[in-house]
Amino acid sequence: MAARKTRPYVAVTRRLPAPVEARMGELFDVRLNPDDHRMDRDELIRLMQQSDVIVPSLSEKIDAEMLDQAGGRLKLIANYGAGVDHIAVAAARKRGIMVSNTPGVLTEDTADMALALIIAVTRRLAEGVAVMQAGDWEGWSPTAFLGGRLGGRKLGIVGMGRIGRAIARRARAFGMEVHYHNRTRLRRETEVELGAKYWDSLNQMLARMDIVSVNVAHTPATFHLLSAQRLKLMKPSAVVINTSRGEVIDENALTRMLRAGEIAGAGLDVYEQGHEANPRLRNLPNVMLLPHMGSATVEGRIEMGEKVILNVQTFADGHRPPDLVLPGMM
Ligand code: 8YV
Repeated sequence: MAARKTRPYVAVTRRLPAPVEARMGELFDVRLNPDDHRMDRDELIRLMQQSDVIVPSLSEKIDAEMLDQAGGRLKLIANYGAGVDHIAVAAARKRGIMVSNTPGVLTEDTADMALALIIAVTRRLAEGVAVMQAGDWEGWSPTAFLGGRLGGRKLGIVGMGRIGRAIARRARAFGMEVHYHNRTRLRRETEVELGAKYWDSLNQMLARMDIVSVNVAHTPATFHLLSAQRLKLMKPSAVVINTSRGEVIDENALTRMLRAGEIAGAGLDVYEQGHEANPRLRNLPNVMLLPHMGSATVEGRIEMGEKVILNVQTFADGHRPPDLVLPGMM
């Protein structure tokens, strides 16, 4: 690709941290969204028609039909985030539009949040907080709020990518037994370093775990990977943690089982319907729900912005963006 002389026209769909927006303004002709409104399809299509680069977040679905109407100007979708399941990557590629993401910079923060949920659910933090906030605490009792000990518990990590491995390292420090299932087995040295036992069979692993953490990307192959049938394999004392994507778990089945006491608890940061959790999950004492805040740190959000800028700048300089996503890669 020949080097471009003009600055690319870059449209950003959501408000980003101020230093990121400022730097973008220095480097590119940038169109921001200062009131952070959620754009509908038509507004997104218009933006794509007018821009060389669009910087969406997971709140903007970009499907093949929209790309059909995007016109010929758009050359790069530089996603602000690691997951790209909201973007029709293969359709974009067919139309000569590149897609990039921001891997790596949200690994540690998301792993921290997974551990926070593991601890919160296992040690019943939500119930303790609720009692204190209501002013209902009747004083210490030897048998009140008894949770489980983390040390010795079996943690099964479904998806041992960057985030799965970062969770394994933390879990080990808490004395947990780490198990994992993954498309491909890790190298022996990595397994030894993480103290992680590989399960070729997801079903067999699920049946034996005390805590299951979901850390696979959402793809057609992982949709409802934790199906009703698979959830039924789990011990009734087990806990499910999801900081990945809601679609990987059959949320209705999980809800039914939590309510019936067939699964002991859940810590969820993500939901099948995006920003709507199944209402029947609310107010369950054994369930902690968070509003998709796994990677929500000031540092992480700035580093995500820096990654986007690097991808856009590299593209503008006529090279392949370093975090190019190819169809079927996730
Ligand atoms: C981010 C995420 O908040 O990067 C991802 O895939 O799920 C998140 O943690 C999100 O991407 C921001 O767009």
